[in-house]
Amino acid sequence: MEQLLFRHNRPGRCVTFAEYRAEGGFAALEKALAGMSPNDVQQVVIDSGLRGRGGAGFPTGKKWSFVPRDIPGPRYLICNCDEMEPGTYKDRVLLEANPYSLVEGMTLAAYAIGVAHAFIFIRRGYEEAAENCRRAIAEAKAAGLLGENILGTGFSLELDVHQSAGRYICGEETALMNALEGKRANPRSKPPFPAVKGLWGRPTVVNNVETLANIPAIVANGAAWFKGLARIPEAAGMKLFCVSGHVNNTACFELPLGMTLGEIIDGPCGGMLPGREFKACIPGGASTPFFTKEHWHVPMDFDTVAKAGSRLGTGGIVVFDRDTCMVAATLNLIVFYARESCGWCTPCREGLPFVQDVLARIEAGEGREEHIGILREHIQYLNYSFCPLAPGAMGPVEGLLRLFEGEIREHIVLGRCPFGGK
Ligand code: L3W
Repeated sequence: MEQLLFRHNRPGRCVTFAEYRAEGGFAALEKALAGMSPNDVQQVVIDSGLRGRGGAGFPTGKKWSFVPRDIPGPRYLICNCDEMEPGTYKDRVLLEANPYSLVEGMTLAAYAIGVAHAFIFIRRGYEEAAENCRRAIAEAKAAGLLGENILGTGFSLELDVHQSAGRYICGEETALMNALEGKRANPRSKPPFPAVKGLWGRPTVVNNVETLANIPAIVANGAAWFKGLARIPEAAGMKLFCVSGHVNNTACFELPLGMTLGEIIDGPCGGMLPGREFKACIPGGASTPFFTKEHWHVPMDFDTVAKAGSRLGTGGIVVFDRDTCMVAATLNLIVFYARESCGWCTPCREGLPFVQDVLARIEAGEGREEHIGILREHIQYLNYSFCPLAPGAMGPVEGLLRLFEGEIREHIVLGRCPFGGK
């Protein structure tokens, strides 16, 4: 199967700068700086159909196009590597194997947007990935591919690595910018969107690691080639799917967008563990509503997954077998989100611990019929929060109520967990 981001990977170690260069690395940057205008680079990204790989799937080139070019003063580019969504580890795998596609992609993006200073915001704990980025930046600078007067063209880019103090909310783009400014990582209201008013009040583009790492191949091979990598005409490109749970191969795979859920589980994942039967999965990171066997044939792409009632999100698939208690699985996720709420707005700060308490009671066999209605109401209430953390946290709760209401009721009627609390 064709590999794009994993093309340069070496087993058990990071690719070297020399190897990346020898395999065509930085050729896209040379091509762009030799013969493409910033607008040409932006246009090929728009035409490619690349959508943000950090969870929201927003069209990347369109986001870049929102940046005003006619006002004087600096603009910024930030790579969001605050990967902390439960079930999501694709950016770590990518950067531990190859930081160069990101550095090249950021340089191309900065050229397109007119940025002179960019940042890689990376979560604490990703020490190896951060070290790889620092080394790649130093090597690219030494080779004249980054820093002052890149390839003698007059275009310059300063690229810094910032290691976050580490909280889930720092991955929300406006909280991230506050953290980078040295403030408490509370989200800001949107609009204004960062593209217009972002870091230090200046126009700022925030893109995910995987999104930016795709840019060199798009510039090198063109929009039509990138689109053609997907399995279905509505989608474009490849996607990193990081899989965990009750399958034989739990790893991060680079696969064409549009492969069905069943093809991914039975193919690269090697099927379910011996003796286990598929019950459900989280399709795209912990904030996405569950899929069940009825979704087995859904093509894994942003629009098709959304039409089927969930979100592709980050591509973090967590697989559950028949013996999994879906109340316990949902409770486990809510515990994470309740702990990670920044406390800035009331619905999130108060609502998530309350939802956690209700789920814990149901799981402990102390649930009452009215708890089902209370959970349903809270899906609405938590939509009134300041940022997407709480609505995202309620994604699995919404899926639980829609797909497993019978299982919740069984807990209530039996007065215990029918799965023995697994
Ligand atoms: C300018 C407009 N820019 C939208 C930009 C906006 C942002 C992007 C997407 O949340 C989701 C969340 C999590 N002018 C614009 C505009 N933009 N309209 O487009 O915006 P949005 O609001 O759709 O999403 P978001 O606020 O970025 C991200 C979900 O991702 N998620 C979270 C993953 C978390 C991690 C982690 O580990 N930290 O990966 C996973 O699914 O629930 O819904 O850039 O500025 N008119």
